[in-house]
Amino acid sequence: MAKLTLSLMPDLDCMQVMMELAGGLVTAVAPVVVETGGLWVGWSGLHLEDQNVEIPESDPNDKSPTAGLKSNQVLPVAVTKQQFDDYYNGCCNATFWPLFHSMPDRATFQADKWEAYRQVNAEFARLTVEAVKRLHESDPGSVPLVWLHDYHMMLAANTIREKCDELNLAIKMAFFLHIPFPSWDIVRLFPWDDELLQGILGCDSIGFHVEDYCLNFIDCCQRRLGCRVDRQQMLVEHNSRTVSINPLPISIPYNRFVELAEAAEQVVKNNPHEQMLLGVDRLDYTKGLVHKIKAFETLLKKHPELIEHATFLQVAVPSRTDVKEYQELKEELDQLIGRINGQFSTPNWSPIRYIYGCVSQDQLAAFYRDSSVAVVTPLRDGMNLVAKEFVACQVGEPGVLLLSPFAGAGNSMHEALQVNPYENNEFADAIYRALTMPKDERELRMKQLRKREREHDVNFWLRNFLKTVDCLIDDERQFPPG
Ligand code: GDG
Repeated sequence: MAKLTLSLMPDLDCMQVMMELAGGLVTAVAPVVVETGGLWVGWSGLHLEDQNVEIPESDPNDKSPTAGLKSNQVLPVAVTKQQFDDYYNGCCNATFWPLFHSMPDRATFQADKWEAYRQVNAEFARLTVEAVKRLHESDPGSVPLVWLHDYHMMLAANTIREKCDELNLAIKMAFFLHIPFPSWDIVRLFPWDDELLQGILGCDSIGFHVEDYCLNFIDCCQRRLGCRVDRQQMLVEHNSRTVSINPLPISIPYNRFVELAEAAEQVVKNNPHEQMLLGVDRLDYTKGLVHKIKAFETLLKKHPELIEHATFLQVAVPSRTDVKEYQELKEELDQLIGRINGQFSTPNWSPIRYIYGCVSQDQLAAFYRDSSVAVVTPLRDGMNLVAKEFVACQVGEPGVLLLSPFAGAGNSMHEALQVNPYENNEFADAIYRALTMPKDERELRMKQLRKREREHDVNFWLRNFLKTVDCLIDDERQFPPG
């Protein structure tokens, strides 16, 4: 197997959560990096100004994304604080995050932030080439695989390719996007869309969660760059190279969640008949938190018999807390929840239990297991792992997954109850239907959901990804001649 060089830029919002999210990924990917003697290029958390601070040696109990890797297998990237802010807050989170979630009104387009994005990607590329050099020195015949992750790293590929060509170092390159890839109508709003598309096309194999995102990307390449494309085989020709586009729905370490759910303590309820509705989201405008809490309010108005019997437990993980938009969202949610609790609470019960923070993964597994309904209703979401984790943790009485069709997960989790989060009344009715669903129907739906997620776990995702890279060598997928 090819030595793996992984370029990863973990989201910095809530390190604990991102480590676990990366944790799922890392459980699958890190052993490959370790076994193949690969290298990991990642953000160190330090700025250039802090370079005299020593990077700690890896600790055996460390749960970080790079756990299991020896310190000489990790190449930390460091840039100046200003450069980093412009790149991370100014471009990644203020431009690509809203734009790729098809919310262009929230996106800002600034040339200096885009320039910072170019520079930081160039620095990642420089270090990745260093990593490739080292891998070639240790094993001259090998063809290392460089795997770039997410919207933080869309411009690194061509720089890496050019430099490696100059140095005569053979490599393969792949990219995986964790968020949606939007339609051409949205992408064309970005003033440097051609550079962006060419940046991604620098890789040999490109993965998105679902087929729709792949087709959007192919469409953009054809319309903006005039590339020759094959939608059937999902191929794009660029600079005389054939690039393969692959739907690769990410998943979770399923068995780990089953084990956690089987071992977790019981969640304390107000009374034995209380039904718990659960939401677990980063506090982000794409996750539709306000919509779901308003739908619960409508439910309580329509069905007052649920008072003291149905409680909404919402875990909202702090995210991008230094950004005004996120602060305003928190404010809005605080007020909304306060108002609903004020209106419907009784001496012994409040309709909404609200945790603003991170809970432990054991605690999360208990919440998943003991909830009657998981309300996973983003306005837009690349995949959504919470839907999958909930299903994995259903080891007792089966609950119901209420899922938005605007999450990538909605493409495959057919047995979930689907609801459009934008329509308040319909949303409230769907929650009611979930709370009152007969046991045999719940069992049937959950059995199918669990079977699919068990078979298609994060290791399955990784194997499929590695297959797409092997296909590059086998040349199975080709444009027809002419
Ligand atoms: C991006 C894409 C795509 C949440 N609260 C707590 C906690 N979590 C963990 C969950 C889950 C993860 O965070 C959240 O993952 P999601 O997939 O729901 O969402 P994003 O953070 O937006 O992730 C998304 C994903 O990348 C993977 O490609 O699915 O579409 O946006 O694992 O369990 N973990 C703990 N305490 C919490 O309070 N311990």
